[in-house]
Amino acid sequence: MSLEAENWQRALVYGLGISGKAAARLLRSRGVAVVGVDRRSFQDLDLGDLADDPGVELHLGQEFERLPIGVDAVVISPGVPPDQPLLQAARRAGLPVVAEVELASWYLSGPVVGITGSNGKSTTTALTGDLLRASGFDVEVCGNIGLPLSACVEGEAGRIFVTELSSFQLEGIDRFRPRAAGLLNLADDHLDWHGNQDAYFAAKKAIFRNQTADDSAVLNADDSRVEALEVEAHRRLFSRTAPVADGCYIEGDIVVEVVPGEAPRALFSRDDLTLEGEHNLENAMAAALLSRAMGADGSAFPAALALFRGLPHRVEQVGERRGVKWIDDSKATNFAATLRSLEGYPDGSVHLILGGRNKGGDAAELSEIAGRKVKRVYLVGEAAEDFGRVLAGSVPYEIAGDLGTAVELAARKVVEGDVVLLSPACASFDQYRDFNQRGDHFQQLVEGLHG
Ligand code: UMA
Ligand code: ADP
Repeated sequence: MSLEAENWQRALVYGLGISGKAAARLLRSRGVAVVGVDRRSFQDLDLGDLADDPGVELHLGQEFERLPIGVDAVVISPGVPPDQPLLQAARRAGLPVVAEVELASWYLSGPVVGITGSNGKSTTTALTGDLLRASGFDVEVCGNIGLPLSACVEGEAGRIFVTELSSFQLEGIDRFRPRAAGLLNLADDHLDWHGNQDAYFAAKKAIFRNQTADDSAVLNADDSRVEALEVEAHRRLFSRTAPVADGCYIEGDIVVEVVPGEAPRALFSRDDLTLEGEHNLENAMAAALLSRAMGADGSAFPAALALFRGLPHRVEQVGERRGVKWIDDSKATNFAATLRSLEGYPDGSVHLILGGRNKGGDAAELSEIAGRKVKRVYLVGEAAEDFGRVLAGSVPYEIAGDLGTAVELAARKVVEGDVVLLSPACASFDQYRDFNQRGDHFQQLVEGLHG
């Protein structure tokens, strides 16, 4: 069976969230009939035009194990586990099973910049979009950040598709080939999904798999597992800690770019960045190298970085009262991200709201830094009891159960100079639709306190 969707008569789209719906619409626009499958009911899915399309057959309300007859291929949404029986049946039948981003990539009229890593993807994706736009390019910022690549296919030719890629998406690629690809870092995440660290890292590295020497690979030289990667593409490194031979690094406060055989040149200054934290300097360096790889000359970078205010729910200050800061870092969904956030605060100042659905991380990773930075932990969600057992002895904690109670408890304990930080190191799906809803709820609770 060919992987060209042009040869498909009928494709099954598994999962009708935003990616599945966008993929279904793309297939329909190319004349392919769609079989849409989702465990959610019709009432729970907002299918819009797809609901009335005679070319769309729906199988909803349960997890289907049998492959419908007459299907040529399967397109999977990122949130559908690859071992679902239906997908196994499709592979056994020899059908192509591809990610939504793979399908979309076959129809794009411009190059892709792909960005992955355990943390910093969305920030770097948004920054890259801004740097390229400020440099005069027409840009679409898409992918895991919230706009499916399939939804961007229609439109003007000549756009650059700056695409955030999760490990879930990269697991299902085949020929997907970014012109420039960045891997920011590797830390334990999604172990509940991938089973082990090797499988998770392998999915991340797939971003470079189809690149050739004409493409660019941007790698974090300060992350030994990333730096050790061998790639076919032109390898460009960024480092906060030491000079690199090809890429960028810091000299004093200046981010300097080096190209072998050329004189070093200043790209931007640390002071141009309004975002705090060393991790954001890494994100900015990665964004700069990716933009340079696409032809930006760099002259617009300082002004564009100075305008970037950061994305919501990433170390976002959402209240300050009586000398106490309230910070929403709902997007910190693994321990590496929470560690980075804690580093930014004075010792002994943080009231940390932690917990949710653990993705296989080990709370012991927090013991040392929490012992230094944290006054008290308020545990919420499914992981609360487990985390309590691990943190016992290193930091005072209480089981709050939910965010409302955690905010109430913290509000009673804080004194001037303290910080209340929601940085849960967990997914939100046990109590919320997603990290956005969790962060919004936190913001409402904080407003309620201060109202
Ligand atoms: N479904 C099934 N069976 C399953 C699993 C899911 O039928 O076994 C159905 C669900 O009922 C639902 C649909 O599949 O209707 C959900 O699809 P999805 O989870 O792929 O969600 P989308 O709405 O398509 O959103 C996805 C990404 N979601 C996930 O990867 C879980 C979004 O990233 C992304 O923004 C969007 O595509 C656009 O590309 C979210 C995310 O949490 C923010 N990503 C993870 C992360 O950042 O850590 C990877
Ligand atoms: P992602 O899309 O990979 O989840 P985000 O840009 O949304 O990353 O940032 C999520 C959280 O991860 C931030 O609030 C911050 O705590 C942490 N973070 C951001 N960038 C980095 C980085 N380069 N290294 C480590 N942690 C980071």
